Order: sequence, then structure tokens, then C-alpha cells
Amino acid sequence: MKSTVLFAILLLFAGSAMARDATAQIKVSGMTCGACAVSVRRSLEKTKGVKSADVSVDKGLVTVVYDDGQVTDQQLRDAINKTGFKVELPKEQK
Ligand SMILES: [Cu+2]
Repeated sequence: MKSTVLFAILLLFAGSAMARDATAQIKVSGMTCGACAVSVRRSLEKTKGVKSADVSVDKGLVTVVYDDGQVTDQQLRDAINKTGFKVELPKEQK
């Protein structure tokens, strides 16, 4: 019985190691209310390769889980920029 559980746990780890899910946290300025958050989230969810998108208006932060084999971080930023809200570049980038 114990070995079955262990095997299941091992399978779980192997599965997550093979998945190519990546998480991006993107700072977005200009969002002021729930409707803003919804429009950003919808546009990301329409983007190919995006698994889920979570938008925090308070923090001005968008968290996207995506398949990095299908879509790039830059494409996510482009999708947000198309909604009219502005992606803030991280300080270390120029
Ligand atoms: Cu709004």
C-alpha cells in the first residue's frame, strides 16, 4: 500500500518536470478597476499557449502561466499592450 502511494507521488513529480509550464509576472500600469483586470485577463487567455492569467489591480501585477514552447514572454507583453494598458519593463532591462 505504501509503495503505491510513493509511486503515485513519483509519477506526479515526473509529470510536472516534463511539463513546460512557465510563469511570468508582469507589471502593468493603468489598471484601475475590475473591468480593466477582466479585459487584460481575457486578452491573455485568448493568446495561444496561455494556461491561466491572474490579474491584481491593486498590485498592478499580472501573473501568467503559459507553455513556453507555444508562446514567449514577449508575446504575452504584446497581448497586454494591445489592450491599451502599459506593460512596465523591469528595471534591469533597458
Ligand atoms: Cu477599469
